[in-house]
Amino acid sequence: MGLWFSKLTSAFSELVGAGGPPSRILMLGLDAAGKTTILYKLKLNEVVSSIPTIGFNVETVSPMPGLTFTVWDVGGQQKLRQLWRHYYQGTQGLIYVVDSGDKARLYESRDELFGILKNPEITSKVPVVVLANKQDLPGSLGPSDIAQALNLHHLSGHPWHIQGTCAPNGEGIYEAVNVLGKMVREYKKLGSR
Ligand SMILES: Nc1nc2c(ncn2[C@@H]2O[C@H](COP(=O)(O)OP(=O)(O)OP(=O)(O)O)[C@@H](O)[C@H]2O)c(=O)[nH]1
Ligand SMILES: [Mg+2]
Repeated sequence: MGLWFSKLTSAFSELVGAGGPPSRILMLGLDAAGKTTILYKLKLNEVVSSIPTIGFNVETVSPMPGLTFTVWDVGGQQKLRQLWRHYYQGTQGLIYVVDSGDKARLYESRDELFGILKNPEITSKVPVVVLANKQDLPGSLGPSDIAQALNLHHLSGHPWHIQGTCAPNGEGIYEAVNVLGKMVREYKKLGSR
C-alpha cells in the first residue's frame, strides 16, 4: 500500500511538475529588450516602470499551477554583458528576449545568444525560449523573421521555441512560459536518466 501510494504521488508530481526546488531560469537579451518588464508582469501582473538594470533582479514566480521558476533577469547593457557568465551555472532554461523593432541590433543580439550557448557552463541540452518582444511596435518583425535573423535553426542540441510577445499587456508571455515549463521538465528528465 505504502509503495503503491508513493508511486502514485510521484507520478502525479511528475505530471504537474510539482515538488522539488523551483527551476532555475536565466533571462538575458540586449538592453531595453524588455526583460525586467516581462519579469514583473509575470510576478505581479503589473507593468512596472523599469529603469535599465545595473546588476540583476531575481524573483520566484508561479505563473500557473505546478510551475515555479526562479527567474534571474540580468542587465543587458554592453558593458554588463561580461557579467552574464557568472549566472550560467545550474541554468535549466534560458529566456532570451529580443526587441523585435530594433532591427539595427538583431545581429548583435544573435551573436550574444550564440556566445551564451557556447559557454560550457550552459549544458548542451538546456532549452531556449526566445521572446520576440515589442510586437506592438509598428514595423516590428514577426517571430518567424526573428527566428531567421537569429539563426535559431542552427542552434545545435538546444531545443528551442519562439513566441511573439508584448510585455506591457502580457500578450504571449503565459504561452511562452507554459512551453518553457514543458521543455524544462523534459530537460530535467534527461538529467535524471
Ligand atoms: N512598446 C513596447 N515597449 C516595451 C515592451 N516591453 C518593454 N517595453 C519598454 O521597453 C523599455 C525597456 O524595458 P526593460 O524591461 O527595462 O528592458 P530590459 O531588457 O530589462 O533592459 P536592461 O535592464 O537595460 O537590460 C521600457 O520603457 C519598457 O516599458 C513591449 O512589448 N512593447
Ligand atoms: Mg532590466
